[in-house]
Amino acid sequence: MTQPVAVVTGASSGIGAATARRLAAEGFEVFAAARRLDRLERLAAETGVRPVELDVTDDASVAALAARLPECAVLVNNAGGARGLAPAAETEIEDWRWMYEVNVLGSVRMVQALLPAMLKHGRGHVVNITSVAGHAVYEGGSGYTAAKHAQRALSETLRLELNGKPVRVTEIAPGMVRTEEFSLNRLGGDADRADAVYRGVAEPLVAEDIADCVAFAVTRPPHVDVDLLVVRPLAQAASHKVHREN
Ligand code: 8X3
Repeated sequence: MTQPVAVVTGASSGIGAATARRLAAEGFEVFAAARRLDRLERLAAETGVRPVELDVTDDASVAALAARLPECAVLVNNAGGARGLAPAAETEIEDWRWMYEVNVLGSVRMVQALLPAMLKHGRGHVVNITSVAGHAVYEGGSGYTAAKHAQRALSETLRLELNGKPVRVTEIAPGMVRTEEFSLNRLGGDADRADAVYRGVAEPLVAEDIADCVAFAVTRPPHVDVDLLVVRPLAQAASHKVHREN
């Protein structure tokens, strides 16, 4: 029996890498896609996933991946990220543009490219990794919360438009997840500020916690659509309300 195909974007680290690893363990043939092929090759050697160089902001790159996949069962739109924590009035327009390109337009491009392969498979599942930032705004988060709200709007619109077709749409909205790169990228590589995001938090989520949610959603029976999972660490009651121990 051939294995169902799952595509995971942003698979070179963090939630994407953990999801690729987990879906391979669940029996999917996983195409682990990202820009950094060297990292993907290491993941592939460990887990048997197929490494694919992909830039979700580039039409040709996305089309090249789609051309390799006549059928696809699951698409996990995980590629994304945040840039900056400045007040809106002081943000860089370029940061807004980058966040919109990767989080939002990257997801749209992937859906457009892979939907035919999902329909060919006879069943499909789009899993969008958004954020609690797609559900509430917070100071310093303007460009990121705007992009994540848009990615959330895409998830909800798709579910309406695909009604009647055998394609599920799940949004997973993580809160504070401690990964190697998320805060470091957001803060321009400032390791001290990145560490401070998690300082005193007993147990932030880890990438595997979100991979677990993806695995749950995609392994439900086909008639069950998990619309939305909002997942935070116990210490985070809201984006701005985090219990920290000294
Ligand atoms: C990451 C969670 O709280 O930094 O998507 O917006 S948060």
